[in-house]
Amino acid sequence: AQMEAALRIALIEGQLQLQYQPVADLQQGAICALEALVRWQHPVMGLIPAGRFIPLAEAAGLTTALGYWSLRRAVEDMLAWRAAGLAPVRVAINISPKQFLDPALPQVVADVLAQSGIAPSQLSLEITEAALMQDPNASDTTLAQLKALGIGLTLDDFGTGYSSLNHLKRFPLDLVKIDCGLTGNIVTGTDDAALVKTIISMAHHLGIEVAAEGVETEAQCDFLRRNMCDQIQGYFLAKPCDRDEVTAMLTARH
Ligand code: G
Ligand code: G
Ligand code: MN
Ligand code: NA
Repeated sequence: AQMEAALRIALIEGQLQLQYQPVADLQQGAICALEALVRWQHPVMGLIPAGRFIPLAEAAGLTTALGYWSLRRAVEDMLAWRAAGLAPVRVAINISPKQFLDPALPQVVADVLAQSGIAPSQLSLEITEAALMQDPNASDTTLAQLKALGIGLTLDDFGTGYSSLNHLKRFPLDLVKIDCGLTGNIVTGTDDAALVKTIISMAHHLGIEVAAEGVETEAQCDFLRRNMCDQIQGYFLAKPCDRDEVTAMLTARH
């Protein structure tokens, strides 16, 4: 409860910050997207990664507010990169299960796009299967509304928990992200290698691109390229970066 109060204060007092982890196109080798990851700059404990406070924020009903904060901050940063003359790069925002149930979500995204003038194709939302399966019929409606805005829809953390290839067919996705846990085993476990190949093949049949998360080694990267994975993300490519580091990276890309 103390942590919860502190998190409310963090939201109000500007103790949150965003980092961005680059995603690269595997065939061309260029950065094609950035995943926004929230961090809490705690006055005493220092920089706390999302994994350590998002579950608590979700239980306390704070992730919806936090999620909208991340969306707005990411769009501000995108405008700053645009003002600096950098070529646009797509930014991916994580949506928590509770935020996904917010009926206002599509309208908020529409308003943010309209106010900023950011092209819808430059924004994507990352949603987990757990979020989609809370209320599958409501998810169909929300996803259709989001899709109509022209933004990207990504299925996050695929290959964990109750993953189903059926979900790739049911929902209007354009990208599926293979979870770190699965990527970690592709060059050591034959079952996981086969599973990843199947996911890539099935997704491509359905017109969905595939990104692998948590890529840490060249061997994993080679496996994924050989097996036609579209994108990679992970420490092998780059760790999450501050806004200024992203500016430097995008400038160097010119
Ligand atoms: O960066 P880190 O490994 O700590 O992230 C852990 C988890 O936190 C990831 O599952 C990621 O999806 C989630 N996360 C990071 N930033 C945000 C955010 O802005 N909103 C929500 N809802 N989840 C986030
Ligand atoms: O659940 P989600 O996919 O949104 O979480 C992404 C998280 O994965 C980020 O918090 C990031 O810190 C973490 N991450 C990024 N790259 C790697 C990696 O190469 N290995 C591992 N183990 N985790 C990573
Ligand atoms: Mn994610
Ligand atoms: Na993920």
